Amino acid sequence: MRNFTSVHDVENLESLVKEALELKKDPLKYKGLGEGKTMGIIFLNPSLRTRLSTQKAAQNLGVSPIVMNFGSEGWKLEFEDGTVMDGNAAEHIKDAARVMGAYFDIIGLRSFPGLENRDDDYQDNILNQMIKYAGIPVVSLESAIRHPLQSFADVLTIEEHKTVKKPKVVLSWAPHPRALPQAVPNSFLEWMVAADYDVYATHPEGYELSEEFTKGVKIEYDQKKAFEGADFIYGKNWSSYHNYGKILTKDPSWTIDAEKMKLTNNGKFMHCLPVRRNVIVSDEVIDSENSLIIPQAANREYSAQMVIKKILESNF
Ligand code: AN0
Ligand code: CP
Repeated sequence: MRNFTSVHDVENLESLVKEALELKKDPLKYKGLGEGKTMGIIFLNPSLRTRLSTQKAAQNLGVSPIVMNFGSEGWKLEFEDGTVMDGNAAEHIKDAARVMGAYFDIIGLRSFPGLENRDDDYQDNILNQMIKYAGIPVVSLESAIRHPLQSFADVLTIEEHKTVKKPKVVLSWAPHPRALPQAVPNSFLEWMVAADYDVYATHPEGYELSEEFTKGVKIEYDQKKAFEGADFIYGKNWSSYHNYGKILTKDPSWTIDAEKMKLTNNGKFMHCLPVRRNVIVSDEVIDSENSLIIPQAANREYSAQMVIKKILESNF
């Protein structure tokens, strides 16, 4: 594996999942593998889980992590090619990426979309420029359009908790006061289909995701109908893709509550976090025995570790 930006970088998902669950049993087994290697973990946006789990994952493999929060500590970056940089941006991504490529062996990058220009965001320009100019392997820590380490952790969590071979997995839109990216739902659907689950998405009209990410996904506009017989409910808000970056509704009737969970097949509740309680999901559901939010977050360490291990094994 050279870079890790989506499920398409995974050769064989089934064996990667098996290997990751093995790794989880003995995380320090390959402590010598990354000795002398350094990973730059670069954030253009906030994070709790990704920041901490990626550092831990690197350390488990003997890799030294160096974290930089560009949003608050770095020079303001320019991403457009050929611009006269007489505005706010002090440094071009081309130069910043090449400098980081000189210091590190691997780079992890978090970059959110602007949610203003869909074409720009969907080209995943920031991540792709980092790959182009850094010259070393790059791991996406959530880009404008995908969050592959989260989705990989989600597959691990489902594998650990499923009771049938091909569970019914439902991605449910839920309300939120602010406009959020489509990265988590896009990526989640891509990985769920690759894992060969029975995959549904439910959302109000106008919240259809890009067709690139909904191949093999059944769309059900009636949330309650979608919940019927579900083994896993994955709650998440996203802003509109078609009316790009807009909030079309904050309808509280889409909040995931215990009443709706009763329609499922003793379904488990999942969310990538951070979550707005009693907006996305009721306290009762998120604090119930069927809530997987903590195991999911815990598995972020092993999805990251598995990916860093693959990169170390194939590049150095
Ligand atoms: C981000 C999102 O929805 O993409 C990060 C989730 C991991 N969430 C928020 O900004 C609240
Ligand atoms: N789930 C997730 O990526 O969380 P953070 O944004 O806190 O890293």
